[in-house]
Amino acid sequence: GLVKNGNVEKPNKYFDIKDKRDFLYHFGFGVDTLDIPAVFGDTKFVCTGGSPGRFKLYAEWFAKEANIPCSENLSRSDRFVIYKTGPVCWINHGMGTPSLSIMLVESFKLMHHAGVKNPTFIRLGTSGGVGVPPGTVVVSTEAMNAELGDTYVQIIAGKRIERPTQLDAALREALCEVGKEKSIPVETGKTMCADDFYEGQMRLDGYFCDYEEEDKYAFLRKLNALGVRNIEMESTCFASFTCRAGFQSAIVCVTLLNRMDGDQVQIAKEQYIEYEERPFRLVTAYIRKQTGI
Ligand code: DUR
Repeated sequence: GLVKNGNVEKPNKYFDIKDKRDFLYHFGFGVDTLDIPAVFGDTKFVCTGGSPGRFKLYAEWFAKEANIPCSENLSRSDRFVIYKTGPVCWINHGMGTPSLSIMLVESFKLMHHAGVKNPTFIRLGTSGGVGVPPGTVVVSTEAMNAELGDTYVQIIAGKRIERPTQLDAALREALCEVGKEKSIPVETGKTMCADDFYEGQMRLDGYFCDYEEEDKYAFLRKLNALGVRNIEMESTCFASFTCRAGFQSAIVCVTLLNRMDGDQVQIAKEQYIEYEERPFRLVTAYIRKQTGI
């Protein structure tokens, strides 16, 4: 079934009865073991992305820049890390939509328990560029699934459920403005969400490959003509979940390579760090403008 309208959904009807003792399994703490409103109650932004190391670094950079303290890792599980710097939470989500979906559900519950009303969620990620130079920061207009549709497909009780993947236009435009001010190369366009890194992205450097080089280029050209500027593995789920919860959200991914030129991600460490810094610089300049910190 296709869920056509993007109406905000109320939290789970079983939630209020059961949340008295709710435990956030993949964060390793719960209502009984942490004073969640005291620790997370002032959250305004949740910044997320794949790697735990990068998110520790982002939190430390932000604390230093804003001259505020950085928390210790607040997660009590080794699945995800959680850092807090004033009104900004930094939580990694691992790779792919299954991992991301677990992290998002638990962070939505976290915000609910903390009494935070309208958090903004921003994904700061890495991606493969489709016809854009490496280092370009793509602020997504829409997320496209692996079948090239504009929905997030969930299989629930053996049935396909498709939900819209809208993203906030005002937030996207504000982020692009900041990009201009900071001279960061920013593009807007669709983001394709693949279900794996190799065959699902038509790479020629996987272990398996039963298509030809020309099929890869034909596919990438087709994506480019459809308005796709980058490929990653989380955008449909991220857009759909935040939209369903009614939270403003954006996806800001740097491209590590142009897939028209190759498949291997093989860039020098200093270059990689500089690329990783771009989504951070863009998003944190926006956050500091909004919060005045
Ligand atoms: N990613 C891709 N494709 C790329 C580069 C980055 O999917 O070409 C993203 C998504 C995933 C992780 O989380 O980074 C895989 O390296």
